[in-house]
Amino acid sequence: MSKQTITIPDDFILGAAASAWQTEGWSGKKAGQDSYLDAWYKNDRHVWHNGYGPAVATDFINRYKEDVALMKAAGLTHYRTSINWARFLTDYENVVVDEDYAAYYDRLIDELQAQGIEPMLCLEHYELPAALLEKYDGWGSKKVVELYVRYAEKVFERYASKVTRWFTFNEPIVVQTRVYLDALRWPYEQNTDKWMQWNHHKNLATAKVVKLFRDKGYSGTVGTILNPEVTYPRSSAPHDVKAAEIYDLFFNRVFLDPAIKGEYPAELLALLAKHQVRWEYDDEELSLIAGNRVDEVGINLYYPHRVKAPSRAWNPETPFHPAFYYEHFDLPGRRMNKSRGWEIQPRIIYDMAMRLKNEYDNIPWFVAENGMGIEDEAQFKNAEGQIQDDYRITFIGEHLHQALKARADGANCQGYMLWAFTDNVSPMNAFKNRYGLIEIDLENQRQRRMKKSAHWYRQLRDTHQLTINIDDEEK
Ligand code: BGP
Repeated sequence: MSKQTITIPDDFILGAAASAWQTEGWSGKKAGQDSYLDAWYKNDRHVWHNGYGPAVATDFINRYKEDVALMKAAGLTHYRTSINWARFLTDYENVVVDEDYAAYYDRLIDELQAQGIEPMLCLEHYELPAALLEKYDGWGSKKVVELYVRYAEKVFERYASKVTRWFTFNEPIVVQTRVYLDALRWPYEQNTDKWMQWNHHKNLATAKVVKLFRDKGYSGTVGTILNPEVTYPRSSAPHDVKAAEIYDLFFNRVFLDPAIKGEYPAELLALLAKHQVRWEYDDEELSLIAGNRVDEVGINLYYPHRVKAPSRAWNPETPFHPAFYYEHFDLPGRRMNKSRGWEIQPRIIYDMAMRLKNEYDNIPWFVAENGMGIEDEAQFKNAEGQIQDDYRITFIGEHLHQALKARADGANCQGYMLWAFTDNVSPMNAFKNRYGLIEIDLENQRQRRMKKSAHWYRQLRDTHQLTINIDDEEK
């Protein structure tokens, strides 16, 4: 091991992320304003860890001033969150703005900017209105694409003069994969046709919102936040490599390619046809996608994905699942975050960066989420009650190092954002795994306390120097 100090460029984002539904809570929410997450929580509360969910979350909607002060104390340059579509409107069909909720966003944006923190806003972090899921089957419907674009139009009218960095979605693949492919989340329906239809409509919605933003002449950028899983084959044998390539098509390229290259990979279309996955699209939609590519991408990266060729047969009576072509593979001897069950491999950042550089026109991008969820963090408190999260400092340092190394090697990496600013609510896991720089103490009225990592993050911002231990082989 040796110590190395790396300079962080002045314009490099050192931020943190969150979302509306995972922090705000339901305070002030009106009847009929449930999001998909709210409906899931109401319908299926027992799967949410210890019963916590979006109802109170971190009560950010009432405590944002206190939290923005903490963001400043932790040295954030940028803060990314979402606007909750389900709450921004009181009537989704006639796009009637909820003035109370909209005014809260005005205050939040103003407060962030007053404290020198740039807001980055995402239009959908799973907050599809539950009413549109019920009435139209959510993103399965072209009507919902249209209503989303009209919602975006209202948001831009209101805030595009103040906020210049916009994102259409956070992890647009997640909800339909968990619901319609894996049937792991409410309403638990394995339906591969719907899965692909949701993918396509979200790609189409991104293109339409990019077009809208440009047609209206707003200054700023529109991107999308994706979670491609950096996928390594077990071996270089052709069957393992093929498994990884197919995994990449179904879970990564299905969003990366339309957003950045303006088209679906031909190999993906061929596989969907081969397995009779039915989804509706036409030439006009494809040309909209081709003509309206995003300005930048945020990339959420947590852990590597490893696959091998499958050794078991698929049940032909259930709908087609891409796992027909791969199986997950656990690398013996891997480093683990045991709380989350995820392998730790900082190199995913560098490998993704090189892929964006070489295969995706070196588009501007940044790490939009990366972080470490740890259970029972209270056990790491010192005598003063501060969580000594040295493991998080090491984790961030190693991943940030890979981002800086990639930038030095020509990647167009604009920055690093931690998931998350405070501890917050995750789908199902709720507050089980703590991700924040700031502790939320559920036993004491959600009191906020800076963890050791928050002070360390501040010092990164102040000094623009990252000092880490580097393995000799890594240098
Ligand atoms: C990302 C999501 C975040 C957050 C994070 C941690 O995929 O974009 O919203 O939930 O994962 O997730 P978890 O708490 O399940 O580990």
